[in-house]
Amino acid sequence: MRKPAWTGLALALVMALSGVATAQERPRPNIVLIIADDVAFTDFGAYGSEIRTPNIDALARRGTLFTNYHATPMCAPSRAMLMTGIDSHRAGIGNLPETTPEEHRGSPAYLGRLHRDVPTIAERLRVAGYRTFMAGKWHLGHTPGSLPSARGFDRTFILDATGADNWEHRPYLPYYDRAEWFSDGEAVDQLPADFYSSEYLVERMTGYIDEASQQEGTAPFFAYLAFQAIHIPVQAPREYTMRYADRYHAGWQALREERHRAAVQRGIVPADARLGPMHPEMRDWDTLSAGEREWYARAMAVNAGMLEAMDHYLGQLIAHLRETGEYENTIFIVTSDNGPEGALPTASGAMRMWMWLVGYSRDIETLGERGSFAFIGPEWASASASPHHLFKFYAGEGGTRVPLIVAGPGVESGQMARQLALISDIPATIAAFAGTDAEGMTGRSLMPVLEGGEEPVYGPDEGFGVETAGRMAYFEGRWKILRNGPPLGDNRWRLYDLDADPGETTDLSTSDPERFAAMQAAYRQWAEANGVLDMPEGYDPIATLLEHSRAKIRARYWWAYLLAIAFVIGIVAAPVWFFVRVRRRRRATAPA
Ligand SMILES: [Ca+2]
Repeated sequence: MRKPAWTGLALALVMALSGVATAQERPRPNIVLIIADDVAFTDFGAYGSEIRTPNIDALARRGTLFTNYHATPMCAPSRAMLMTGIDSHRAGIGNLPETTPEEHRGSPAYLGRLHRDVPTIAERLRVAGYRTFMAGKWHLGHTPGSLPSARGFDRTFILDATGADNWEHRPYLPYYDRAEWFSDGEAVDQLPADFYSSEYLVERMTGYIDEASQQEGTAPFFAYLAFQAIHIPVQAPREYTMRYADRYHAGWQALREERHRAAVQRGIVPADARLGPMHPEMRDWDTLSAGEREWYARAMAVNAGMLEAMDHYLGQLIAHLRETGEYENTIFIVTSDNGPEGALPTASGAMRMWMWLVGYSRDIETLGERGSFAFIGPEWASASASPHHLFKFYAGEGGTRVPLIVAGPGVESGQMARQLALISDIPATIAAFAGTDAEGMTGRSLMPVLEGGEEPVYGPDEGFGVETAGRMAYFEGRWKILRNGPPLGDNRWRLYDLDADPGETTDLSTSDPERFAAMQAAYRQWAEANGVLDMPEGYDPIATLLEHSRAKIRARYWWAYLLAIAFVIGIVAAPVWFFVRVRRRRRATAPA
């Protein structure tokens, strides 16, 4: 039977009125998405760190802190998922462009830029009427069509590289000819003389927000703030570094244990979970010379200072939003793209030579200041990732389990969420806050969790994979299989129970062979569906990056190589020439 027309009309009227009522109750929120670079699981105070991050900790108290949230172990793939809500390979960023082997270049999963037909969260929000801004590291393509200015952001000041110097307009690796900064899609000639990355990025973002609110009135904004902190080169204003100058002399093993205790005390990790040992190749603090211990303690102080400075400048943005009345209606999302950086740049002779040629200092007195290049190395990275195994570039929990804090209107206060979650869930969550569509995303909205729900985001049988540069993992409920490549991995799959053993100390692959086999099969299926390619034999991403870098150094500093060769020839030739001359003179003066 056909319903009378007025029923439909009345229904539409009721729906429209209720829509108005909801909108009046809660206007669409602003969204500030903050990503810190290479920040480890226990690096923020709220997760048990000794590093002071009062502004981030305040967001954690006001909102929800996740204890079982994962990214990929590498920057660009994680950021691709964060921008699109789908797997990194399907977005076109299966690996870093810098570490992609020749064999993979040009294949759809390894474009090195986001696929044009995959919408970014900024594009979706812009369609929904949001004003969209970005300041910081993009790393998802730098052709004109793949910069954020062409991918949904109204205003942008961005870096398209793995990183750059924090004090000056210069690259931090010989891989790059220059630091690729862009302002609204145009290459930046020179950064301001008083540039410091965290301070400047917040300043730009504040400017965008203010400018738009003056011009356009009431539309909400989406602000993507992607700090360089605490990626290498680790650099911080001296006053921040010196606050930690005496903090790290007990060494990395002590810090790893201290962070574990603090995380247990806060209820972030289960009290009965075992703290695993560091990788056997990690150096023992006590075997370092006194000078080396001083240097590493200071490097870690710079790292801490860099993070505290980032939190300080973020605090300025938050204070500004309070002053302008935006704070109460703003959702803050704070996260990291992967675990802590364990690279030792000075292990490579070519890197040491390049640092010397471009004048990067590693003097302890000025470490982390302008013109200085610091890094924490694999052992401090292991301590920062406590209580987890390994760090950035590895599929262990140390490389993939990172902090996530969400706060703002509608989010449960002071809550700890233990549900398994993935970085591609963030765009789906943002879409839910904004009331816009998440069609095509594989990530799931975390909204039910943020509202205090106890249901899992992914059911016990709803597994998902993570892969980048041949480091792979598959998660299914409480179970995880993983496989790591060289130099610290052996390309063997292992199985862990993350609920009982988040530190991945006990491999269950032989005691639970059926699950082990089923999860490997599930991984293969996932990998095939997402266009994941096998890595070439013997592939090592860091070695690949260094090889690409060495080629650039040879091309740019060929004269240095010539000088070095000439020098060596000189050392060998001079004594020979001298010897020959002396002999000739003796013969000439010898009596006939
Ligand atoms: Ca990173």
